[in-house]
Amino acid sequence: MLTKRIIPCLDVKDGKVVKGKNFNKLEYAGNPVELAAKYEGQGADELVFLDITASIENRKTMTELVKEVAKEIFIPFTVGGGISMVSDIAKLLNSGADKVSLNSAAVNNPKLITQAAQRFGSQCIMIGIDAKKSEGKWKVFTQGGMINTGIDAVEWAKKAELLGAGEILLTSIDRDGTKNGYEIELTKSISESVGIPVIASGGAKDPESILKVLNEGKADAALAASIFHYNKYSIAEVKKYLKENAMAVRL
Ligand code: 0VR
Repeated sequence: MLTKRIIPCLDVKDGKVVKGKNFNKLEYAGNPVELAAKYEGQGADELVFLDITASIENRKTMTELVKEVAKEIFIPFTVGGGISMVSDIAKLLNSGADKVSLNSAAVNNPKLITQAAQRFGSQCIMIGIDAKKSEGKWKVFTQGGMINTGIDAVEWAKKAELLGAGEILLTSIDRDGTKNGYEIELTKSISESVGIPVIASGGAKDPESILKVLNEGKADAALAASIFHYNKYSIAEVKKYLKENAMAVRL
């Protein structure tokens, strides 16, 4: 079995790490480079930086942040948030990011996935899918959870893979920041529908909830923000628990 990855997520607004609940009520959670170094030291396998600032001019701030992180951090890291053009991707990868996450722009312009995969390789093109239950079905939301596209989340994941995506970052908006556990049923149905890695995101509560989404949810990796930013658990504690429960992790 491939080792499962533990991936802290740093939601960045105007250059600072924030944390919210259901994509709202954002609170300051720390300095991005300091937190990144803390997580690398605790044994994080990868990091995700998500620029959740609404403004376009924030691209420059994120590029500067990527250069700073690339100097200090040696585990792979992904950058997402507002990326809409191949030139954005080139700038971020050339600044030191290992992967980018495309979300709203990929939904609005699916051929961007193929263009990006052909130019940079599928391995660095992650597709972020923010899903929310609507009339009993999982629907894809864009623009930071504001727009219900009406697209079925499982169907979109399958289409994204066909278009060239290398990985899926699946976030349950309902679970985001709640520490109520991951959305197992949704994660499982997407993991069973695609042949590319699926990162579960949204709702991490404790090591047991992470074991559950890796086992029952069949996720290849677990992303978490709240439990790490607020020092509820260290990554080392999570990995120790996973290893004690027969989960293959990199210690
Ligand atoms: P936890 O539930 O705290 O582990 O959160 C994991 C994950 O859902 C969040 O780090 C992140 O994906 C939330 N995303 C967005 C956002 C948060 C605020 C505003 C927008 C977005 O567009 O993804």
